[in-house]
Amino acid sequence: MHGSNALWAANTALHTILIAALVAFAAGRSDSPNPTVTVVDHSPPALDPTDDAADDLTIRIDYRDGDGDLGGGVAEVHDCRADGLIHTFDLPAIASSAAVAKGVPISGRLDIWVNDIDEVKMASVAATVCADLGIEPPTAGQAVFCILLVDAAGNRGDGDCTEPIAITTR
Ligand SMILES: [Ca+2]
Ligand SMILES: [Ca+2]
Repeated sequence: MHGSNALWAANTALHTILIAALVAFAAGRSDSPNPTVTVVDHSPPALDPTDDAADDLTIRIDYRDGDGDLGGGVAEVHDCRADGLIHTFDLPAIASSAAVAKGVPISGRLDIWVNDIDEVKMASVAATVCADLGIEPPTAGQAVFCILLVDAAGNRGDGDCTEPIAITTR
């Protein structure tokens, strides 16, 4: 996929990998230029930070952008256990340049892979972005992740969060 090398390079330090846009299609109606996200699912159901084979999270999201320029923007994955635990990575091109020029609405599905999730010192309150989305203060033994999308023009839409994901150790 075009741009994937940059994607890998940008995220090496954070061990975060975005897997390609699976589906993108014209949404058929115009709406906000701010890209919105809905978390569809995640896997696996529990993570073990002490096991490199069991500490990688896949979050499946549906996105919508009313004017088509989400590609070339970024996705932010906020680990709600403390402020500043943000995995950020570049989004690949999604709509064609002609469609972006015309502002055609798009929606589709993405899988986001957040690899090598560590145990962290939990804050007494959820990360600010998470708290703003209604997430409760961190609880031992679980983690919540919130996703925000920012399009190529810098428009930022409402985020959405996973359910609490169990953090277990062997
Ligand atoms: Ca947009
Ligand atoms: Ca791993």
